[in-house]
Amino acid sequence: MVKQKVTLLFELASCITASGASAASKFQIDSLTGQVRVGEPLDYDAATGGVSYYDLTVTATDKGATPRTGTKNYRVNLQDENDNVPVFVDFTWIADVPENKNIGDVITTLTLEDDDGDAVTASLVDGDVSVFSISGSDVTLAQALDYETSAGHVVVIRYANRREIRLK
Ligand SMILES: [Ca+2]
Ligand SMILES: [Ca+2]
Ligand SMILES: [Ca+2]
Repeated sequence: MVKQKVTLLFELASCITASGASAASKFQIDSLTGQVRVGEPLDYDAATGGVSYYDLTVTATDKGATPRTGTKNYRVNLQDENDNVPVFVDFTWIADVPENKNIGDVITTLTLEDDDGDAVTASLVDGDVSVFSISGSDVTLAQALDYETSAGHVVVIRYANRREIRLK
């Protein structure tokens, strides 16, 4: 029996997200080669409306006198990338603090969010770093204050992904 070269016609019959929604334009298929390509930007992060995987159904139809169609399902799993920078939420950029605050008192609390779900750490990197310290998400007083000596202190806080803000 001589094996004949069969020409197939590929089609992307459906594309369903992990949450069950149709996402027809996320992937495209080359009808002649069956090669699947990304059709639109992908996003893994639930916080920004992303999904963890797509289920694709591909059909291949031959060109026989009575064409026959085969179906195969594929799961495309997305991998999380660190593509979101952490952000400060409801942050007091300038804190007015009475000079009689005690060492260890909380000056302000940092609320940090990251759409990748990464743990975010903050640290003091510049300015009056000896005056404050960071304990978890709290900025605390590390040194006694004296208004007559210095009416203000500036410190630079660095958090994951290396964005910097100034706390006065
Ligand atoms: Ca993303
Ligand atoms: Ca991500
Ligand atoms: Ca991140």
